[in-house]
Amino acid sequence: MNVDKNHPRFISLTIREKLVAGVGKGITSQAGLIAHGRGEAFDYLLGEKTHDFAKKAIQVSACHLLMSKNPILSINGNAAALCLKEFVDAAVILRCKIEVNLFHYTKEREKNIEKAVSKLDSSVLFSSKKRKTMIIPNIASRRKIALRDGIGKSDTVFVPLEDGDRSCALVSLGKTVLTIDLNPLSRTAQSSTVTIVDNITRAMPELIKQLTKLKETSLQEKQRIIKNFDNKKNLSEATKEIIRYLHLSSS
Ligand code: PTJ
Repeated sequence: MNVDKNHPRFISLTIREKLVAGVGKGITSQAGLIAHGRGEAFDYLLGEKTHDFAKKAIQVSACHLLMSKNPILSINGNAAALCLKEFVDAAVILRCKIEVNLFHYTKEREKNIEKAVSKLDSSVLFSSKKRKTMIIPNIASRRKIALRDGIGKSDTVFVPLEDGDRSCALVSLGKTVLTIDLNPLSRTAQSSTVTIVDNITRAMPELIKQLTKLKETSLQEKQRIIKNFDNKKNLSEATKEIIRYLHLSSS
C-alpha cells in the first residue's frame, strides 16, 4: 500500500507497511504482526514519542555496549524488517557481530535475515553456517539454541522485542541484557538489565547517536552513567507516564 504523506497517522502506517513487506520477503513471521500490534497500543499510550526515561536508558545501553569485551546484537524478524540498517551501523561502530535468533524459528527465515544483513555488510554477520550451537537453559522455545561463540560467549546481549523467557535466562547466565520494549510491564522489560521503553524505530537512531558520542568519552564517565541508572525506577517512570497520559486524555 502507498501511504499518503498527509495522512495523520503516516508514520504509524509506514511502520506497519514495513512489517507487512517483511512478511512478504520471508523475514518477519505472521505472529510478528500481532506482536507489533501490542507494541503499537503501548506506543499510543506513551504519546508516540521518545521520553526522557527512554533517552536515559538508551544512553546507559550505549555505555554498556561500549564497555563490554564481547557485545553481540541479537536480531529477529520484526527488528530486521524495521531497523536492519541501524543494526548494521551499530555493529560497525562497536566492531561486534549480529546473530539471528528467532522465536518462531524456521531455517528459511534465518537464512533470509542473514542474507539481508550480509547484503548491507557481510563482515558484521555471525553466520549460523557451520557454527557450533549451544542450549541456553530454561527456555521453552527454539530460541534456546544460540551460537556458542556468538551469544554463548558474549558478556552483553542486545535483544530488542524479546520474549521474557530468554531475557531471564540470559540474565541468569550472568550476561548484561539490554532490550527495547514498549510494554514496561512485560517480563522482558522487568527482567532485563536495561529496558528502553520506546519504539524500536525511534530508539535505534538515537542509540547510534549515543554510541557515536559516548565512544569519545572517558571510561570513568561511562561508569558514572551506568552507576546512576536504576532500571526498576526507570520502568516505573514509564508506567507513570502511561497513567498520566490516560488521565490527561480522559479529563
Ligand atoms: O522473528 P521472531 O520469530 O523471533 O519473533 C519476533 C516476535 C517479536 C514476534 C517475538 O519475539 C514475540 O512474540 O515477541 P513478544 O513476546 O510478542 O514480545 C514482543 C514485545 O515487543 C512486546 O512486549 C511488544 O509490546 C514489544 N514491541 C512490539 N513492537 C515494538 C515493540 N517494542 C518496541 N518497538 C516496537 N516497534
